[in-house]
Order: sequence, then C-alpha cells, then structure tokens
Amino acid sequence: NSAVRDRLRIAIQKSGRLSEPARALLASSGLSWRESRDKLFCYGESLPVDLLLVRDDDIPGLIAEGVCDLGIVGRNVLRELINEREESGKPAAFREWRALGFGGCRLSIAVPDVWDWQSPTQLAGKRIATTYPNQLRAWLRTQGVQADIVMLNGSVEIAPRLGQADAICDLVSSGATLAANQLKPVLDILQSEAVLAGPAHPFADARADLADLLLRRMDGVLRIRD
Ligand code: PRT
Ligand code: ZN
Repeated sequence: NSAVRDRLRIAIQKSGRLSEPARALLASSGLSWRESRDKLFCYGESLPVDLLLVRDDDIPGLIAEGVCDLGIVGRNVLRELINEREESGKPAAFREWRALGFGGCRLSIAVPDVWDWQSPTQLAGKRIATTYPNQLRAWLRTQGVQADIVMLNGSVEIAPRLGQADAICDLVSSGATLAANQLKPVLDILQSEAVLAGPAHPFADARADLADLLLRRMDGVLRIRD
C-alpha cells in the first residue's frame, strides 16, 4: 500500500492498559480530535493526525499493510510480530521508533514455586505455555534448550495447575498473578514498555514532515517527564 496521503493515521489501543496513557501522551503533544459516533476513529483537529482505536494485537499488522502509519503498542507485541516475520523469511515491515516510558512489564519464564531453579537447562523436554511463541522459541534457541511450546491465547498462568504445561512464559508486572498461581519468575526474556511503532522505511510524502513534527513534540513531552 503506497498510496500518497497527507494526513497521518495513528493506531492506539481502544480499551486496555495502554489506551489512556497513549491518548494522554498524544494530547500533551498538542493533538486534539473530534470523535466519531462509534468511537473507532478520531478525526484530528489541531493537526492532520487521526486516531484509529483497535486491539493492540492488530497494530503491527495495520502498519505493515499501510492502513495506519504509526502505532502505540507494547514492545512485547511488536517484538513477537517482528520475530514471526523473521522466522517466515518476510522482510521487516515495522520497527520501534521510540520507547514511551509507560506500560512497563517483563516477558518472563515462570516455574512452579516448588522447583529448585538452577538454570534454563531444566526446561529441556518440558512443556512451556505462552502467548509469545516466537520470542520463546528464539530464546530457547539461544539457550540451546529443546522444549515444547504450548500456545495459549489467555489464562496462561493457570496452565501448570491444569496440567497443560510445566512452566510458562508470560508478562509480569507486580508478580501477584504468578504468586496466586503458585508460580515464580526465574528469568526475564524481554523488558517491555509501550513504544511508538512505525514503518521500517521513511515516508515519501507529506506524512514525513508530520511524523517529524509529532516526534519532536513527543520527545519534548518525554524529556519533561523524565
Ligand atoms: O483488547 P486488547 O487485545 O487490545 O488488550 P489486551 O488484553 O491484549 O492487552 P492489555 O490491555 O491487558 O495490555 C496491553 C499491554 O500492556 C501489554 O501488551 C503490555 O505491553 C502492557 N502490560 C503492562 C501488561 C502488564 N503490564 C501486565 N501486568 N500486560 C499484561 N499484564 C498482565 C500480566 O500478565 C498478569 O496476567 O496483567 C496481569 C497482572 O500482572 P501482575 O504481575 O501485576 O500480577
Ligand atoms: Zn491484545
């Protein structure tokens, strides 16, 4: 999709952990919008920058297809799709433009409390449940460990108790959810936070100047927050 456009379109999470902070950051950067009745599209008023409100998982694909120009999404989600494209030999279509300093968490390996954890070699031959199979596979490879990846779309923390898996690889912030499921984090495979994602290649039309302006303003806001 190489259509020439003179408005910038940014995808953000419709409802979830990153929605409010993402909107707040864009508003602090001087953007304002008129909301459509279905609240899925916000028309930019102060600048020609529109918002598309979507599920976080859809954001990398929307950028890859050129439906959206930029997106605010967890590094964990972006990284997973970058790894997936690498595995299947597709060229990189999007990349991280900026780390945004909110939505912090870790993608961690967690094992039952009762395990005496020494090293990743203990995972050999075990079943590990995750929503992030590509990152887990890449990490296991770097460790030289062979394990079975059990792909789950939710409720990963309960998988060991249900006998579906021996260990898990999931997002952790306070660790309370792991503790409630008699699991303990033993290793972080990714430090995550919300990021501004954009195409791997620069824009070739009016969107280039708009993206520059937006980045300068966002950098200003992020610097003050530090
Ligand atoms: O509907 P949609 O698909 O858009 O939303 P979602 O349910 O997929 O995403 P959402 O809103 O839950 O999370 C969006 C992003 O927030 C994630 O992709 C991460 O980048 C980031 N984030 C930050 C987290 C957490 N912290 C977090 N704690 N995402 C999930 N969690 C989970 C964690 O796995 C555990 O189950 O929250 C639970 C509580 O964590 P503890 O460790 O504090 O107990
Ligand atoms: Zn999601």
